[in-house]
Order: sequence, then structure tokens, then C-alpha cells
Amino acid sequence: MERLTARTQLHDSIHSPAYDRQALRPGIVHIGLGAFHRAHQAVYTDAALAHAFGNWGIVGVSLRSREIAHDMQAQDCLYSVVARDRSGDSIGVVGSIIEAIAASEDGEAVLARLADPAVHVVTLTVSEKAYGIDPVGGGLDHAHPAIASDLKSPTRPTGAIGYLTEGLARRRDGGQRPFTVLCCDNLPSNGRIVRRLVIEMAEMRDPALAAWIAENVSFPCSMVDRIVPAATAETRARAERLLGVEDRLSIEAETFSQWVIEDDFVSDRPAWEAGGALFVKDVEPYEKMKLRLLNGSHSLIAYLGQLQKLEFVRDVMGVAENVALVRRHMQAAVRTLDPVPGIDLARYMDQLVERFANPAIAHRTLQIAMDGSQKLPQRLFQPAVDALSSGSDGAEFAFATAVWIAFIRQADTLDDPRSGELLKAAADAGQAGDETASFFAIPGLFPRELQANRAWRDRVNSLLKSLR
Ligand code: CS2
Repeated sequence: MERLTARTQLHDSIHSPAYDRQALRPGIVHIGLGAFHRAHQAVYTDAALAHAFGNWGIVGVSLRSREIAHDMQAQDCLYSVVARDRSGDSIGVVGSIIEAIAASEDGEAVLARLADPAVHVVTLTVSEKAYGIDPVGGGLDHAHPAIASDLKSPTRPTGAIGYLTEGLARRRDGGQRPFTVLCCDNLPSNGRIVRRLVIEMAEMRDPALAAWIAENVSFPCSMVDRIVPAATAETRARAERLLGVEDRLSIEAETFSQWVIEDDFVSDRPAWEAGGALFVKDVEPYEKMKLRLLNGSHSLIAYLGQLQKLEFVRDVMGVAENVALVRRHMQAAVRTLDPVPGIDLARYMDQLVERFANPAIAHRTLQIAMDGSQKLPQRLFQPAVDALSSGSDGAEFAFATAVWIAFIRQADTLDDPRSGELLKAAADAGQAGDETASFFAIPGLFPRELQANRAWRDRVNSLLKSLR
């Protein structure tokens, strides 16, 4: 079967790049070439280029997978996105990525791009666990393999923070302006977190570099949203049917998409608003809304689904009792939020229920269930602290926590960077008559306010009992 490349004649009904890709030069480096980036930032950049052409080609860097980079290279970096909902499928080919590098094969090529003053923005989607955040202190986790390696060999980095730090060091040494670092992962105040980690890493090698970064580099926060399940053989077969050629990089996603970005760039940026991005002064209300309503409910759905042996999010939402639990959770979570400019939260929640129930999206509960230790602090635990401090009993958050612990207790293996500690906590459960004490004792997992709240912990214990 012929592969999708720049020479493929696409049918007129297929949305394709409306600009001259031959003339496009790199202006963005993106770290983390997975499905989410390809269905989100790359699509906004595609729209920005069609709206106002400029040198905003994306250099896509894959830190782990070599295969993605090779597949991209074999397809001239073209790939399709199928937007799916009840009303059907619509396919578009995205052209904004113009180069793909597997960092483990050619780290120097990545660093050369980061050092190139034509690159104005470095965006990231590497997932929560890849940053190497110390769960207790919030700074650099020196035990994280990539952090440890990058502290030892700073000029030959392997992880996201190492690449950013060495890239910025080369800019400074070359007398160049820095790039803007735009984190697009589901972390609270994500830009602030990455700024702290980069400055800490720089400090370890050269305090003057750290000072230069603190003074000159901006790390805007952003909220990103689009449900993008991992691609399957079915995704690729569908793309082939719609395109008439093979596309090994095709992804499917919901039609909904949102991007809210703190307007704080050190130099130029693409006109992402052409794709619908919103530039604001303060991203926090949007990000809390999304983390607590969407992602918090998503985690609840994922663990409910795992306990009930339901494979996809839409299956969980096919059971009325589950929908009621999700709505109840959202009602509790929304009370922890401040008003969000321009957003009707009641409508937002209704829309979430619709999105989760989307029959055309096969989103595995097991996919969302992974990395709970990295996700739940911002999705469930901090909101629980806020709920308790405003006089609520935090029962809904205790329920979601109990569902997670029940999931761990019935698991043989866990896909989580703290799986060892979590499985040990499950094995030690019930000591001293307290079902969950071993979980609450894991360092930096639960906030102190929850660890110290006997009533809330008793609630988690009794809910856990009632789940069995
Ligand atoms: C999900 C997210 O896997 C997960 O943890 O909750 O990836 C979610 O689909 C996205 O944040 C939606 O924007």
C-alpha cells in the first residue's frame, strides 16, 4: 500500500494544508511527538499558517519512541486527524510539522534546533511524570532517572528539563535571545512548575545561567483540552479508507478542542487564535476548571470502569448510576472553582457529560487509569482540601479516592511511576485497623491537610468498605 507523503494527491473533500509547505521554515520545537500534540498544538499551528503564513514550522522531537520519528520521516511529516462524533467523521491532513527527530538517535540535532535563534517557542507534551518533579518539595526529583542523568551529563541531556536547560545555555553562550517555554501538560500552573525545574537544574551547573534564565525567559501557563485516545489498528484502517493511502500516524479525536494560553512570550509567536486559541492574562481559572471538572471526572470514570470491567469511557457513561456519580462529582468540584471568564460552568459540565459519552470515541479506561500518583493530586486531592476548607465534608472526593484505592488493591500490576510504593501500600492495607493508612503514609502523595484529617480519612475507609 502506498504511504501518505507530500506527493499524494488528496481528494478535494479532505482538508489539507492551505499554505506552501516547501517554503516553511522551523520556528517551533515541540518535545513529545505523541497523539495529543498531533491532534492539538500542531492543528492550531496548521490553522495559524493557513491564516497568516510565517516561519512557524514545527520540529517534532520524540524523547522515547524512535518509531514515531521514523514514521514521520517516511511520510514527509504528514499525517491525518479524524474528528469523530455522533454526526460522523471528518478527516484533515496536517502539515505544520516539518521535521521529526528521535532524541535518542540524534540529541545533537535537537540541541542545534534549540540553539537556532529562528526558533521562538518550545512547546512540550511529555506527560506529568516526565518532568521529574519531587512529590514532596515540588522541585527537581534527583532520583528521577532523566533528572539524575541530566545533572550528571548536562550537555548530553536525555529528558525534557535537561534539553530545555542545555538549549537555553547554548542561546546564552551564543549571545542569542532565548525561546519561550510553553508547557502543554495537565499540571496546575504548568509554566511555573517548568520554570522552577529549569532554573533549579541551571543553578546546579552555573548560577549565572540560572539568573539569566530567571531574568530573560518566559514560561507561560496554558490549559489544553481535546480527548485523543491512543491510536489503534482500527484508527489506521479508517484513515486508509478515507485517504486512499496508508497513514501510520493517523489519530482520531473528538471534535471539541480548547487552548487557553497566558499571553507572555519573549518574542514572536504564531497566530494560534486563528485556530481558536484564547490568549489571556491569567490561565489559572481555566486550568482549574479543566483539571477538576474534566480530568477529575475522567479519573473517577476510569477507576469505576476498571472496577466494573468496562473497557471504554463511553461504556461507563452508558450506565445511569455512573452518570449520576460523575454529575455528583462535578457538582462538588465546581464549588471549589472561582468564576471562569466567558464560561458558563453549568453548560460546560453538561458538555463534558456529552463528550464522555461520545459513541464514536473509544477511549480506554485503562489508558486514563495509568499514572494515578501523578494525576490525582491536582485532580482530586487539592480540590478536596479546598472543599474541606470551605466547610464541605469532601465526601465526593473521598469517594473518588476510595475508588482509586480499590482499583489498586485489585490490581496485580500498575502502570504508574510509583507502582512499587502503591502496590506495597495495598499489600500492607488494614494494618492497625486502618484500611488506608499505608496509602496516606506515602510521602508527597496526599497533601498534609488530608493526611491530618481523621474524619475525611474515615470517610475514605468506610466508602472503600462499601465498594467491596
Ligand atoms: C485524561 C486526559 O489520560 C488522562 O488522564 O484525563 O488525557 C484527557 O483526555 C485530556 O486531558 C483531555 O484534554
